[in-house]
Amino acid sequence: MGCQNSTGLINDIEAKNSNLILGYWGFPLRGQPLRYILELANYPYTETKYTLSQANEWFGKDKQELQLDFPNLPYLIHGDFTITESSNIANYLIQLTNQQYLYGEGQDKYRVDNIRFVCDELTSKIFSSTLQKDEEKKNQLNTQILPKIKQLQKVLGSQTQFFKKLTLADIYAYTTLNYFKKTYPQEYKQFAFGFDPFLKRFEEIPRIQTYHQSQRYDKL
Ligand SMILES: N[C@@H](CCC(=O)N[C@@H](CS)C(=O)NCC(=O)O)C(=O)O
Repeated sequence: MGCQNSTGLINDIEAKNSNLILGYWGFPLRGQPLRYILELANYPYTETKYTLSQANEWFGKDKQELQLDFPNLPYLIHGDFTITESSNIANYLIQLTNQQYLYGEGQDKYRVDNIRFVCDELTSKIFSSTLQKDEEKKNQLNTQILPKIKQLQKVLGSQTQFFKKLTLADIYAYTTLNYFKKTYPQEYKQFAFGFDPFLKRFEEIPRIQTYHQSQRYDKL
């Protein structure tokens, strides 16, 4: 593997003409930013989508048989190269599709990642809360979800994008906020004024619009 220097690594990645396979559940959540990165680049990929009703396809079969070093969802298979961990996969895809601009520029890179990781965790918290019964669900919503949503709202302010140009912050925040809106429509209402224009701007990116209208997109 060309891991001695970055040029070698890029050459290694470019040399792969193999089909790129993304494995994840057939819903957005943690796999979704990866799909957006590929769609923004119009990069060809195929998906293995697992369903909760046939979760055994993953847990009982592919989790063992795919020979992943750290079996998990999402996973990426590119020729004989396999990795897991969603953020790791995002980094690989950005390099593969040559979309380094998505990291942001200068010190902003760290602020972009701040939003990326906060949103990744928040998506997971929203999902966990949906598995809880009424009282606990309300508790998680009030203590773990709404405070973070408010922080995001403060950072976004009256902008329709987190930074001057599109970055991973927008991709991750879109995934999280769209999920929050669909899961907690009542609670979302108080944030709609600030977040609706943000969601709309992302949805109006031509390649995102095409993707959202396609069969590839799993609606919530
Ligand atoms: N840190 C991992 C977490 C992965 C994870 O929790 N995956 C969940 C879905 S979001 C899953 O269902 N994994 C399948 C499994 O545990 O086998 C990542 O970011 O990829």
